[in-house]
Amino acid sequence: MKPVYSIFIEGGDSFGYREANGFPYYQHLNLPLTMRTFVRAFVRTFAIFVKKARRLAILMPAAALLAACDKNRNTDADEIPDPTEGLTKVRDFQIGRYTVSAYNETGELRLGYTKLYFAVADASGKFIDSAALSAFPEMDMGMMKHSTPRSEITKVPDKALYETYYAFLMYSGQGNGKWYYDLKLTVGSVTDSISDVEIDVKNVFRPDGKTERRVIQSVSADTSADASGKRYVVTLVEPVAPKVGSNDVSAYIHERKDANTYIPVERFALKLDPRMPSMENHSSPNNADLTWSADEQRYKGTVNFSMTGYWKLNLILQNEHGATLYGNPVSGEVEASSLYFEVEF
Ligand SMILES: [Cu+2]
Repeated sequence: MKPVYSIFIEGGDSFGYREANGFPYYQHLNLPLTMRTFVRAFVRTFAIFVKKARRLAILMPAAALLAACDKNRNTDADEIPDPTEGLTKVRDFQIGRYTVSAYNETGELRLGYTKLYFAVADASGKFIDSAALSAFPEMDMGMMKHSTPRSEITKVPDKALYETYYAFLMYSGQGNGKWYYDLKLTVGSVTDSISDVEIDVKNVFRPDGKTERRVIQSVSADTSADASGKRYVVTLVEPVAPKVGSNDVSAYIHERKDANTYIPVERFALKLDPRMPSMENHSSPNNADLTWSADEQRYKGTVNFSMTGYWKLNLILQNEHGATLYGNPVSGEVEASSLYFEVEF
């Protein structure tokens, strides 16, 4: 209804206005107007108009402000950009009204080192950047259960993204085992969780797609004085995309405390001797042993691949005093260390 500011005349002498839908409207003129009546009515109507206009003047900036706030809120939501750009989805987990999506570079969980990112979104698809996540992977092998070396799930700075890594000791189906996952999500003061969700950990192969590639090794320290009986897991991280020439090579070392507890070990070392078994087991120049990098919280070195093909990265695990815990030098009849990883490209 169109607002009409006009005069309602009643009984010839009295006048006023009525409101319909909050606005005054003209009803009827049932008496002839005297000049005096007309002037009074005009003045009163003008006063009402001014009052209305004032209220509108106050309301309009308020409405504009509200609209601006609303806009800001939308902008804030837009300002949390999709944190998963460039990553491939592994799978979703539904926890309460939130969807926790796992991502990484390959879209797969794999034997050995597997990096994993999580994005948390509410039912409207808005990313949550203030969540807390914790997880527990467990392999059920019938006769026994075990977890695997892993990190806490931590926030990626400046992104609505959370990260962790796993060093999967076995793949799904190995030893008839299956991997299960517990995941706990806290948003604000509310914590919810899921448990025993089966996850698929894939085996890792050489380029023929059939021959397994060694990327993780569980070892018991040789019966040397201080480490006898201790068990370690050594996990290859890099090179991810090996090339001819100098490559970063990196690895994790965890000490196995029990089937579920693996503690990262610092200050150890991995002596490196890369070899090409198919070519008289030749090595290459300019390699560097893997030593502890506090910056990257893992062991870093350099491997020089002088040509493409199948390489064995022979390693010797040494403690902080340089004592050998596992592995042996390559020489003469001894073509490999008992600790090695495989790279082929
Ligand atoms: Cu297992």
